[in-house]
Amino acid sequence: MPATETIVKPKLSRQQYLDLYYFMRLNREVEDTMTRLFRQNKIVGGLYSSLGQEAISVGSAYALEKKDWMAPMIRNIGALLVKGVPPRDIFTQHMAKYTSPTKGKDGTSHFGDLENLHIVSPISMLGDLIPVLTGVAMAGRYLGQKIVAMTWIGDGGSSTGVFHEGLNLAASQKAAFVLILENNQWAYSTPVRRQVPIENLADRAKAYGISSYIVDGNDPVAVYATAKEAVDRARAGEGPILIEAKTFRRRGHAQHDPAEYVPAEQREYWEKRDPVTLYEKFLTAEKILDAKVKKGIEDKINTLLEKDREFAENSPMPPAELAAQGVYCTGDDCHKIRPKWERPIAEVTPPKSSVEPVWIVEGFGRGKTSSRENAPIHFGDTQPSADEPAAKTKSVAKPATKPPARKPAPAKSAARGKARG
Ligand SMILES: Cc1ncc(C[n+]2csc(CCOP(=O)(O)OP(=O)(O)O)c2C)c(N)n1
Ligand SMILES: [Mg+2]
Repeated sequence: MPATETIVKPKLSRQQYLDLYYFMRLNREVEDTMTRLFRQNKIVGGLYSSLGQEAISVGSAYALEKKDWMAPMIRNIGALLVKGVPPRDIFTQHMAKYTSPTKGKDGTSHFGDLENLHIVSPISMLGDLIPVLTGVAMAGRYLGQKIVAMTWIGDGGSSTGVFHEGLNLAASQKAAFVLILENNQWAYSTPVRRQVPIENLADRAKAYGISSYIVDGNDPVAVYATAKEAVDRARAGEGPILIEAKTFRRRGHAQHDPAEYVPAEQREYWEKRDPVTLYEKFLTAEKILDAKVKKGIEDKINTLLEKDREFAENSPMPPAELAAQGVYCTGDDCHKIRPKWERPIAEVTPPKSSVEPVWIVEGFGRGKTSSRENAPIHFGDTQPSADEPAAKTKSVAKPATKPPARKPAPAKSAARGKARG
């Protein structure tokens, strides 16, 4: 059974170190800007924070190649930025502006880009992206693309059924899929120890016979190096890999949650381990970052965010008359991706594909011990047999000496009548 691994941090190039720093700072500044916009009542819907978790989003997405695919969760704005989404898309999206990727139809980071950046839009149902991204990885293999698919999940989300079903599917298909499990100690107000009876969530991988890693989620270099190794291994055909990144959710679940349930000592412990502060110290000690380089990066971020925030604020809300447009996929006006039908489309779509919901189990539910009040529960089922009067109350009858005569119900009419009842 594969053991959980940790890696020795490699040496990166100066540019790589600085890229990680830039994106972590950008991630934080984008979210700080949105917090101010939220307080000015300019954000539509909820606002989630990844404060203190930036090293995970940035470090893991930085390990992907341009052709690779990902699906971020709500706390992965850093991953969107690394993959190439401009801050203006994130601002307009959160403000439900007409200029946003969803034209104001959805909020938070619920948008994707299938054509260019290979980003599958997040969905709220925790865990559901795992089988979806497994499918993306499998499709990539059928098409000979050598791509890797990545998504993220929380400690809470790792307890959903679909997490396990998805990981099992990925493992049995040997999909080139990397799952980053962000253990930030809390799922809303539930501490991880109250919902998972194991110490390391990476151990969940053992159930599926796949490799796993544990990494310090507040160290961008460690996260990047671990994710890179996992991505390389997945691409080489070793199957899916689970990475548990240990961290802490520094804010409440969303803006509305003051998170007063978090013990002060726990907060204090993690506040001292702020990933940006720690990384700055490291870069300074390594002589990669000095006041001048830092100022250059800050100026670049400020200029970009100022421009993009203004663009978002000055953008119009969507016209009311378009409210119903683009809500349901109608084919051509929605996307250009075409399904490849192996069978004639008419054969697999209604009305041809429809079948009568009839299930006939002869004699089901009319044995002598049946009360006939609860059973039959299935349509197409029993009629009282000719030799037995219908029992009104539950009774235990003597064993039958000969099987009762069977007279199947007229299937279709019974089906229709009961299916609607
Ligand atoms: C299947 C499912 N159950 C419940 C929810 C409601 N919900 C949204 S976020 C959340 C907490 C998630 O905690 P965790 O997975 O640890 O992620 P974190 O918020 O800590 O990043 C819950 C319960 C949901 N979206 N989907
Ligand atoms: Mg959590």
